[in-house]
Amino acid sequence: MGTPRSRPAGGRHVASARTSDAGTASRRRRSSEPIPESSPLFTPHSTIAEIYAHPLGRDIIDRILYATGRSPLWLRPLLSMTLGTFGRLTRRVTGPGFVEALMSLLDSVPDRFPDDVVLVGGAPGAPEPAWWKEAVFYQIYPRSFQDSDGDGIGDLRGIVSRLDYLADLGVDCLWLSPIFDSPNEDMGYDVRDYRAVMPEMGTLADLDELIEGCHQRGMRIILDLVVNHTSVEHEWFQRALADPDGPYGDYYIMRPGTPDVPPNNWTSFFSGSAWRWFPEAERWALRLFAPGQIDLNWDNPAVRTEMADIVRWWLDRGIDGFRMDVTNYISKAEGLPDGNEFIGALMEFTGVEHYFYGPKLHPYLRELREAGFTRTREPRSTPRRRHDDGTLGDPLPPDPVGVMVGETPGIGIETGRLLTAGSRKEMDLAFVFDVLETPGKIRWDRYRYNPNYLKEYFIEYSSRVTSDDWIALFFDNHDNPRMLSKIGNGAEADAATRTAIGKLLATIQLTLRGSPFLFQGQEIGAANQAFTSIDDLRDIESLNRWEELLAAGKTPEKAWKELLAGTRDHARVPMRWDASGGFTTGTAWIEGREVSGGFSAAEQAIIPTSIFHWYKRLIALRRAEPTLIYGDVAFLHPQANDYFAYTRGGEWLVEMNLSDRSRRRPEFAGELETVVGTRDPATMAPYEATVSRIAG
Ligand code: TEU
Repeated sequence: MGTPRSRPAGGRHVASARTSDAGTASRRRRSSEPIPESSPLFTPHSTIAEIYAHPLGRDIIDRILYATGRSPLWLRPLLSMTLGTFGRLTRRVTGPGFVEALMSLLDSVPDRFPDDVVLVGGAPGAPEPAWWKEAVFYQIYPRSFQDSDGDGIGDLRGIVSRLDYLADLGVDCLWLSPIFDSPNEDMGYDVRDYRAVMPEMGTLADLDELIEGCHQRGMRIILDLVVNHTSVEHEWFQRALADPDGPYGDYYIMRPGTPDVPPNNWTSFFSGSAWRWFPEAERWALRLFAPGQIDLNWDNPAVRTEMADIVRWWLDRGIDGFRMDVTNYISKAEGLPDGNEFIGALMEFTGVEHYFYGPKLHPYLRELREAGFTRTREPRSTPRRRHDDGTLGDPLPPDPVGVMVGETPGIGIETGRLLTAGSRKEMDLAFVFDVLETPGKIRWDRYRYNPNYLKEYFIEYSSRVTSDDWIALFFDNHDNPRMLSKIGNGAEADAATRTAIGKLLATIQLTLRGSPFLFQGQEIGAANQAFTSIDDLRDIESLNRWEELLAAGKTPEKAWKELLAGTRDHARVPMRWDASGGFTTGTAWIEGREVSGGFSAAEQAIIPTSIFHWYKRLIALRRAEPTLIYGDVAFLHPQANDYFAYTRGGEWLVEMNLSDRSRRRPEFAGELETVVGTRDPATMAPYEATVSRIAG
């Protein structure tokens, strides 16, 4: 993957984008005089339709519909209702303060698209080319990828030893989950030193070798930057504890008080209160995650400067950008008000409305892009140019800006666009997580994921973006069970079914318009693990949830069923390099519970019809055919159940059967040359996928 290609032909965008300008909503208010600074954007007289025209308003309402498993059609009769009426009618359910919470949240972020970004009727022209739009990203969970020294923990030298495997697969950019020095309460997401490598994973010299090894193979490499919090053992926090009224005390969100009354009712993602009491400082400290993960105070310019300096230090060392952890949580609401109980129950975490899309998120991200990600010095190395046929050329000139990938839990399509639209100069990509479960479900629910939701989701998403936007396409990561198993729901125990679902997911991810993010093991059909007890698990989130469920009176059987459905450890078991494992010569820090043969890298490599070769072929095809990257998407038979099909730039036809049964294939008027898969003109096999060139 080299510098972005010249603007490809075509690229007419099919977006039927809508206006989403908060200004429009405010102009709909009862008066036409200019909006005084203090006056709210919305009042109880505002209608639901006006809220829905606001980017954040739309995402909040869509999220509520998604969380409650309701279709957007449910909204139609409510659109002309005023907020005041809605509040009165729903008060018994939402309780006091819901409408007020909604209005103040919308008011805190009256952000909108700048006038020069065309939103209505699709944007003219093709998307701006960029290497990260063309790249296939590959997320490595280093702890479980390859161990090189037999201590049972994956490490950097292990990754170096697998670079040829990754280059052969054809991926363009590696993303490493955290490797910085950490006590590992949350597997590296609790950073103790942002400029040191955790000893169990190696040294800075090993990392330099890995960066060089990537660049020599024409690949880029990004790291995982935990921007929202540090470890309690970080030097900054230790100084804050020693002198809470000193400069470092303001690096964190600390409040005086008494040990029995936390500053507000926010709850942690890892069970319990979001506050931790430090008697030695007589202070509460906010910790949205583990007790050892202390939230940074991004309202402090010194913290923002520290983070920008860390980014710059790594870019100079040759890193090509960062995936930033819970990026959207960095700006908290003024005064840290209590969370609304109804919203907290709906979103599973009390207080989330006060930080998931905070009042200064946009300016902080723009500042970080400018002060950190925009290069001012030559990096130690750059990736070699990768030609469309996969051969390598000379080193590329440095990318002017390191890629900014935001992990943004709770962000929807509209707020995601506000965070990543090219003209806004904030982030480049953001993960919108509403694809990971079907509406009304959460990660801990045991259910079969109906892949028709994938069709619905991507048709909706594609209809909402313009050529100024770009979608991050992902199904798996280190925080979620495997999508293959969610769809298989046990049927993946059959190797043919597992292979078909694996190929189906690969086809969607590698032929829709957006940047594919593969998670280690997807390319070999990795599935959920047959864990048998809590002793098999290692993740703090699961261990805390186990205790919380038992304390709440759930039987061990019921609690275990919930954990087995949602534990992040399904994705964190060691990569399977061969039939006997091949991850370590020692005892792995966590044991996989693979139950079927044929799905290790070595076994997949020698099966021509394997998932691995399917990924490899699609990745190569995507690189060789710019239309599969930038071409517009036109969906066929959007209403047909189980049949998911679209063309790309009018030149390619992608067809999939989303069901576990054979089905009739709809007619396609045109000559086809099937390039990936086998296409019977009349019938589609269960979970079948094909990619065909439209010959005429
Ligand atoms: O995860 C943040 C996030 O998305 C959480 O919702 C996460 O999914 C968790 O399961 C709570 O539900 C990021 C990292 O990806 C995750 O591994 C870390 O544990 C977390 O932040 C804290 O750093």
